[in-house]
Amino acid sequence: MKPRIITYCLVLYTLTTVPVFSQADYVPSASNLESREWFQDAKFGLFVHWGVYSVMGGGGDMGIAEWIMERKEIPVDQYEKLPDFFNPVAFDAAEWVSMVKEAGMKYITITSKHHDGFAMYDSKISDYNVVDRARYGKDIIGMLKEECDKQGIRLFFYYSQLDWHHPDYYPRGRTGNFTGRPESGDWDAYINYMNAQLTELLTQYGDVGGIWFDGMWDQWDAPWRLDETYALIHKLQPQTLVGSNHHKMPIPGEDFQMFEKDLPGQNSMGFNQTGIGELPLETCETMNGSWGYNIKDTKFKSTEDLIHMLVRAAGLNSNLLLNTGPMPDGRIQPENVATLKEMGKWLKQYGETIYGTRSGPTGAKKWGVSTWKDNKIFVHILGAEDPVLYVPMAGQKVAKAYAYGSGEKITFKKQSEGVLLSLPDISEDIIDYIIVLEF
Ligand code: FHN
Repeated sequence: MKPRIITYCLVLYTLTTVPVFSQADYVPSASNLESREWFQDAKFGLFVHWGVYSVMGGGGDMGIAEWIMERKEIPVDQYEKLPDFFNPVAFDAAEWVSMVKEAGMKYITITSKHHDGFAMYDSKISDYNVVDRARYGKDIIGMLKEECDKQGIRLFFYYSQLDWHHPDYYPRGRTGNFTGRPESGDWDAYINYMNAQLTELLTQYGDVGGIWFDGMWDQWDAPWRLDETYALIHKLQPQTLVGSNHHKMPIPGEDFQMFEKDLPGQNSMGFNQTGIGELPLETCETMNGSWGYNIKDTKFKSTEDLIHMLVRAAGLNSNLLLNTGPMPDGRIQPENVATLKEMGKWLKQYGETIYGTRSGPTGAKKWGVSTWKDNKIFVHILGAEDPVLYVPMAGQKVAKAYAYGSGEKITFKKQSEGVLLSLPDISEDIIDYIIVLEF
């Protein structure tokens, strides 16, 4: 039997033998709970939006990259020419993963298939993938996973439920209506296809950190058969974390909650009109304004702003998944490499106040946030306006207070429920002035 047929049979077998438990009864396995703890300790990951769209570099428009097919109304038969131009000869998985490590990141979440429907891995269920159709012809995800395993970085797969290419993604939702696809299709066949691809991703590459869904927002009321998909993932890899960027409260069967371009509790983008649930949290953000590669988008955020975002995320119990859109030749944009290096340098010095912490007692304030680990509270002052700062201590007695790194003593006054800290003069150049409260 040919490998494609064997895989097809395997996938079919798996799909027909997964009992469809309602995910309302989902009880995470011990390994899943461990992954959640690991995830919350990890704090910092790299988001990678990479696909054949990178070849177009956004087509000369700001705000367009991985959405070029939709925004420029490119029909499927024309878009299908792109893979032949996709030849990232400078892609070096070892270099990427080393960069991630040097940045102090603990995991990578990469687009295994974005809305354009093109699989960046060796899919057997469809030849619309990087091995069969791209000039490059190699399994990018496979190469990256091998290197992640070597260097101890966990790999998560972004997977778009929305699909602008598959003919059975029908009825269509808000997008994908300029693709020239027939006005008919078998929705259930599409969900079977998606589950088959997820089965491939979860059986071809060893342990997977998580599945990062996106695209349900394209049509809320579609019969997504989530119970089945989530049960399938939990059966194939119980430790894998499931999350979905549906911009709503978590749905049963999910293991973490995500926020896009906003910290939990904020909603500057209009996406996050939801509350904060009980699950581990993650916030994703771009380093410029684009997810995929946009040649015109040079509005790179400063290292200081990104460190502040990471610290503020930690203070809200959230991870930061910071995005890069690799260039079509396979290299990471040099501006991103430089910033990540600087963030890594900062984390080398101050990582103890971030990794493995949980949010501290202050909540998020204009001046900053606090994190907490064991018998220490780390007060992160990101921009103080007031020389005196109050930290509620909920019954804990502060034994000493000092500046992280220099050890300089900080004067504090006990209050009935907390302490008042007298801040020294803080130089404007300090990205984050950290006071340690030991109790
Ligand atoms: O449409 C996508 C977009 O391209 C990108 O992948 C982001 C990442 O959070 N999510 C979607 C928009 O919500």
